Amino acid sequence: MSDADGADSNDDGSSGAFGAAIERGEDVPLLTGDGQYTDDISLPGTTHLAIRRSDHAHARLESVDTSAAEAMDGVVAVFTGEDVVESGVPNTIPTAWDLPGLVQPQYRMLATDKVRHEGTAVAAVVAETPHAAHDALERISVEYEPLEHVTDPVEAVERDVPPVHDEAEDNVAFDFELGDSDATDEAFADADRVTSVDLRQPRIIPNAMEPRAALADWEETTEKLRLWMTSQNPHLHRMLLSAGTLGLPENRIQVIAPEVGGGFGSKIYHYPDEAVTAWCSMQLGRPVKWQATRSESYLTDCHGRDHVTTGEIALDDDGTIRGVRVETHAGLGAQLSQFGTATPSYLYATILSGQYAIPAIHCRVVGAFTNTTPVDAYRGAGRAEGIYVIERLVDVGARELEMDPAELRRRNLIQPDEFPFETAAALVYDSGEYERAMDVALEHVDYDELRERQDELREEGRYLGIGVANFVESAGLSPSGLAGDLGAQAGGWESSIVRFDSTGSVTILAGTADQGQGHRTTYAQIAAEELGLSVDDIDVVEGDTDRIPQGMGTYGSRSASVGGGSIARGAREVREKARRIAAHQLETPVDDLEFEDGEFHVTGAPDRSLHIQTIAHEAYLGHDLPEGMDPGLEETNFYDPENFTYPFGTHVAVVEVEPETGEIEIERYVAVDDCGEIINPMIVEGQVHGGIAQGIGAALYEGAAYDDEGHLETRRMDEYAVPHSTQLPEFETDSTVTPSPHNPIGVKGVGESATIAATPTMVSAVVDALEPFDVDHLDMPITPESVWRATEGDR
Ligand code: PCD
Repeated sequence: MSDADGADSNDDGSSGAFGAAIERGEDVPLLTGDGQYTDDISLPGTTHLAIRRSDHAHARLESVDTSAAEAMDGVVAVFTGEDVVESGVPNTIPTAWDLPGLVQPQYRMLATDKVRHEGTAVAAVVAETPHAAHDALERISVEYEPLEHVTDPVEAVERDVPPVHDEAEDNVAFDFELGDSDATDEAFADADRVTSVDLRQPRIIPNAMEPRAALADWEETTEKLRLWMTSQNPHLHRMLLSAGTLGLPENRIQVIAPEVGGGFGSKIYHYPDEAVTAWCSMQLGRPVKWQATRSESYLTDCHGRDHVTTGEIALDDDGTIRGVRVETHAGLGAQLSQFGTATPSYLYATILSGQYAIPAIHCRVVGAFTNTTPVDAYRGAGRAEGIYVIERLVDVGARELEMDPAELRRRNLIQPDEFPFETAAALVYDSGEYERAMDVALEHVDYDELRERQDELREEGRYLGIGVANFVESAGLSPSGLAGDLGAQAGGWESSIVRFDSTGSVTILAGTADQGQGHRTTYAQIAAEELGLSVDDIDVVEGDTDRIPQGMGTYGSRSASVGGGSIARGAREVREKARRIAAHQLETPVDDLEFEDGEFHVTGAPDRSLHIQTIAHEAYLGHDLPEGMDPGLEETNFYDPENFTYPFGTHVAVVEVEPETGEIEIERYVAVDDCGEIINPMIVEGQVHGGIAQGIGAALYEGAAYDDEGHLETRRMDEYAVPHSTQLPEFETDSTVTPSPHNPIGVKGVGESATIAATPTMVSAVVDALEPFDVDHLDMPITPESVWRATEGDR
């Protein structure tokens, strides 16, 4: 990727901002301790909330006795689920995505009838100090009548167990289908060969650096709630909290997401805990703060994935893919989270065509309630699971045909002149040059030579594995109308304000909400480019619903394309207003003005010019504006894209596997990503690095485990294996650029790409290494033990 040497490419810093590897302006305050996270904020008289959670996976709640806890020193109040019910608030945690036939059971802030997973919130203690609150938790006595539990999505549906919710007797929340099943059956009947793979994608736990937190301040006199929280989408949280949970109009709620230390999908969800924090403050008229402990995060942050799948692929002998059929049981956990319904359905089934022209696809997904932590988005959400299935299928297909897996991929790629390409899984891909990215990746590793080396090493009893995966991703869900047709309870647009002030500096108010991605830098780059300014002239504000009127937030790799698209459109409108003012004051027709480096000048007369910052001053003076023009220089923009953007790429991993010990050594990791026009190559490279680490984590190390009692076994950092930097190789990254034709700045998302790609790449590499042992597939995480077991008979 281009060198990350810091500064603007132009001396005056006035243009060329878009595309430059500018250092992240936000890093200095963040790294020197000036960043303000939710827990850093304190208000006079703040009380502290701790939440009593069930240690049963599934049990009837018999009684909750809070009297001993209430009597403790420093305890202000103890609340149960009944108290919340009695307060008369709507008390529901709504899902943001409806599906046909969806069972939507009651979901309350604090449990009243049953606990449905370990960690269910049962009671809330508010005390003068965090310690007093946590101490008091133990003095609450809760009586349970334990029920049989189920943690596996297939068992939940097929075994005779007491249902998680009475409303869904068979634990089926939805039974979703996509694609043409008749056409797919025909393709399978006609094809030369059919092969299949059974696979599991285990639950993974997000592990954001900052555990969730909230600080609520209910002001009785104004009846206004201020809520600071670790949110990826403050406006969405405001919306979901208002009517469904607390019964307040939106204008009585201010949600502020200050610095947020990582989200990875886990801070989209409108959890009960933050809502309880707000409700407690409303009861007490005092500020209430809740800060999750790390173990609480493992137990209650939404988990990701949890799929049990059978995939089938129909192929002709020449390698043509004729059809794909997939059946998945998706574990939803004990409750419907925000996007827990959309993720395994629309975000998953629609991407099963991958980069390939597959004429027939059919997918069925059974969404199952289980006695586990609710599942929601985790980096790559839905698309990661889908690409994993198609890439594993292509690999097993290649084995079946005895064809090189890269070759089989190449033969089925959608060609550049076929875009926009409508897949058999209902998406219209915007643009792509798949073969180009694939070539770049294969050249990096010298693929043919590598295959020869693999053969030679095998003779010596050494097992080199080469994994190749292609991915495409639907990023930035839109347009809103389509999202609505599919069941979304929110739009796919984004909104921003581009505002000059009278001194010529610019503030961008954006409806997205950064958790580390670097929006303050990249958004400034977009506006600087459009307005001919330096990034230093531009401030970016996110994460406060009172300062930024509307927004949808940051998830689904949407901020650069949808948020950035909105900023570019707003900046262009501002520029055009400035142009009209310039034309008026320079007494020249608008069309005679050229715009360069922030300056409007009359064509052929460069000395007759006005700088946009001077015009800003004029716009606020209002003394000399064109007839009928309102003063001021700012625009509010709503941008509702006509389609998703479709980033893509090819990743290659080279591993050596030692069957005797099961050890997997990653020799090389090459990532070629295409995210359209690149705003900041250094930030994009960082996104790719982080994404690869998480993808490799899922492939080799991570996985939530429940014991026989339905207790989470992986509930601490030393029990849940995220990869350490020493376990990862130096990543080699490169990019191709295929602009999105419909995005105002040609960009596509990148935040989730590498996670989507890295998981199938790694699994492919390890399985490839074990080809001599006839291993066609291994489930994640591929641990030394699983390698050792898979090769046992043949060693
Ligand atoms: N970019 C550029 N260029 C391009 C694209 C992009 O430059 N072409 C850049 C931007 O601007 C930013 C970044 O890069 O800064 C990213 O982007 P995007 O793709 O648009 O995305 P966003 O929206 O911003 O974000 C989101 C993502 C997600 S989704 C996730 S998971 C993850 C990622 O992001 N998370 C995170 N990454 C990250 N990082 C960090 N640091 N942290 C975090 O947390 Mo989900 O749905 O939620 O599951």
